[in-house]
Amino acid sequence: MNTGASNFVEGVDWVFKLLFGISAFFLIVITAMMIFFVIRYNRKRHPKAVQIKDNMALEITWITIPVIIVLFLFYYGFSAFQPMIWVPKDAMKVKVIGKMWQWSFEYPGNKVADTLVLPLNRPVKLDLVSVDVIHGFSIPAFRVKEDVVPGKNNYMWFTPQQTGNFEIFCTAYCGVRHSYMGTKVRVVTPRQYDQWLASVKVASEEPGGLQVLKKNACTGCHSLDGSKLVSASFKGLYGKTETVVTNGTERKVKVDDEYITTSIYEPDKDLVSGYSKGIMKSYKGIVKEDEAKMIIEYLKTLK
Ligand code: HEC
Ligand SMILES: [Cu+2]
Repeated sequence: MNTGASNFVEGVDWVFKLLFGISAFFLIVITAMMIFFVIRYNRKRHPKAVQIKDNMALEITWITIPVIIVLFLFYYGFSAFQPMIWVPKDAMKVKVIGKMWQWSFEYPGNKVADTLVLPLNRPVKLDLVSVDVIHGFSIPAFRVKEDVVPGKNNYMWFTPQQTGNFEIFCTAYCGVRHSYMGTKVRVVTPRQYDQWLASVKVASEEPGGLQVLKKNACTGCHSLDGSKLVSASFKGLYGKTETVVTNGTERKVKVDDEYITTSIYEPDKDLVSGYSKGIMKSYKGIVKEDEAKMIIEYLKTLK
């Protein structure tokens, strides 16, 4: 059986080593020849340069050898790539949604999670969709990477072969918070996977306000549990007294419906003290008024 964190590690690493080996070989040969020529054909030793023209043997050699090398690399490169596009029929499906600036993972039965959890040794097909700009989905430990393009249905598949946590990165620069698009894939035993899946809430069972927050990736910057992400947590926000800067003057406001509505539509108007403008964009035209109300109702419950 293959070793490595996924079934593609061996094939990809072999092609990489081959390419690296060939490059290293030529680096050494070319450098050695250069040094040799500099000494051998130095002007003191070889005062008069000779023009070499129409040397058939030489021309055939420098055409044939590179062509053979390139075909050889193509063969190995293609044979490592080909299995990546042929998805096994029994592969389990997970939908990966990329948005600025968060990944979410939709499992069958409308269950949504923000880390990717997968069972060991079971082929999985990831359908890659983007709701805004081009993102890139990459799991370096698995040697897989694919663009996530709005309006296009890209996919990838692999079989995880080791339990543990592996990094997921966005590899297409997608805006100011691009670097926050990191998350993890957690590979567990099939039993742990079943237990985990049973514990994931079905999206439609969650409070409406929470669905709105997740849909708009607010939770990428504001946590729900008191931990600090890019900005303050939503926990305990409603009703507290906040220090904000309005038109350059600091003032104290009570967090109520109106303040939250202003924060969503004109985030730079009442700027929370200590933050600079422009980190949070305005959600005018994105979060509808009734959705803003749902958010407010939900924030009230986060004591
Ligand atoms: C890119 C990160 C980011 C995203 C995404 C984001 N925010 Fe913010 N938010 C901030 C920052 C930074 C502040 C503090 C500066 C300010 O007031 O604009 C803030 C402030 C707020 C405040 C005031 C908080 C306080 O402590 O008084 C509210 C309410 C809020 N955001 C709601 C939302 C909602 C709702 C969404 C999604 C529709 C959202 N934010 C998306 C970064 C973000
Ligand atoms: Cu991205």
